[in-house]
Amino acid sequence: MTVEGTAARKPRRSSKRTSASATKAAGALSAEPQLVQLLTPEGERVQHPEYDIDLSPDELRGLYRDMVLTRRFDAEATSLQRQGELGLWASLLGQEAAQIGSGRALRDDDYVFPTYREHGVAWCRGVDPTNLLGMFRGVNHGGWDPTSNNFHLYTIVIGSQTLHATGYAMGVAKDGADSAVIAYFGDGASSQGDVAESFTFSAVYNAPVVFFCQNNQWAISEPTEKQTRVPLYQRAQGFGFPGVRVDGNDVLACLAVTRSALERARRGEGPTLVEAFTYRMGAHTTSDDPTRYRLDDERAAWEAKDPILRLRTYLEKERLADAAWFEELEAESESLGKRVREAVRAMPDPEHMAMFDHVYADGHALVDEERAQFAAYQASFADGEDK
Ligand SMILES: Cc1ncc(C[n+]2csc(CCOP(=O)(O)OP(=O)(O)O)c2C)c(N)n1
Ligand SMILES: [Mg+2]
Repeated sequence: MTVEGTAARKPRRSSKRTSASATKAAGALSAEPQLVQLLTPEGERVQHPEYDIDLSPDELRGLYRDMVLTRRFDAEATSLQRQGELGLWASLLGQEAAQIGSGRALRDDDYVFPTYREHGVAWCRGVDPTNLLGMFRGVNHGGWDPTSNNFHLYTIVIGSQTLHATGYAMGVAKDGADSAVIAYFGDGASSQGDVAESFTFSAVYNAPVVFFCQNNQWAISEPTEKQTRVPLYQRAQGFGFPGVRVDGNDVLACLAVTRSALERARRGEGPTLVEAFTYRMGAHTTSDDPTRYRLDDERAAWEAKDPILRLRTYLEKERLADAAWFEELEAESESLGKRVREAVRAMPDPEHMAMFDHVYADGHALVDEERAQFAAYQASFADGEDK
């Protein structure tokens, strides 16, 4: 994995040669994988023998609304960063179906361990979107109480949350509860040792956890073919649990597949790896420039598979929503954008010393030392002090 700002100088195409030889090397395991799909990019409803779902018109409209509002919130946050109101933003553009589908599969008592990009899942959990922005503005270390929505704080240390999720899920099993745990991570994270260790522990201890990998094709400037020689979902097999690849731009399929994996976990049958095959349509973060490592036609190809557009096509074709309904939603989106803007601009700057609070629940000697050093530094600016 490379670090932001050190991206390759020239954009390059995904190396077909590498993937072809990878396929050959891995033999039968990597025969062209089938995606679970229930709604095609053209908005056609299709059946799947193993996964199906029967949703009411209200539920279908609800999923559409969730995706539209999440995209609107995300666009607002990107703009706020460009205006200097946020230090950084990690956009989920293109990944709305993966997040809303999986997020709406969860029960209230399930527990979520997200990365830093799970704004759609946060929305499904009922975390107020404005609370997601404090950390990106640099005014707090998190912004919400994880226990009130069973939605853990955003985790930046790649892959580490899969271990937290596994440990938590082992605890759930020991408590005899029938709730499940879901860990989100990316294609790049799949190369981390933490993720492999999570797979081993969860399999051996039969932990009720779903590993939800959003394969958005890129880990900053590194393409997925640099992470694996087999399709990611096939990794699960070697650890002794099932893996499934789902069309990550199909909200219905993501809902059906995640629901099934959660139910399996609840029945005490252990973990499942879900690979949601999707695409990061924006930059890695607002500090990244994807034009330095990928070509516009790649993005254009994925735009044709847009998760929101295909559900809109379906809703319109089946006459499940009319023009007035879409207009109302547009107005709701605009007012969400306004609310987010106003809330961010009104966020008070914290006292400088507050950054040392809540790093550890019970304090820590190193943090105490850093606090004292910083206090001395601040005091050196006091009037009359000899500098
Ligand atoms: C342990 C660790 N190594 C490196 C980084 C720097 N880093 C931040 S995001 C990222 C790429 C992650 O890619 P992926 O897992 O595919 O998730 P995505 O950002 O695409 O959602 C890297 C290398 C980090 N945050 N933590
Ligand atoms: Mg990625």
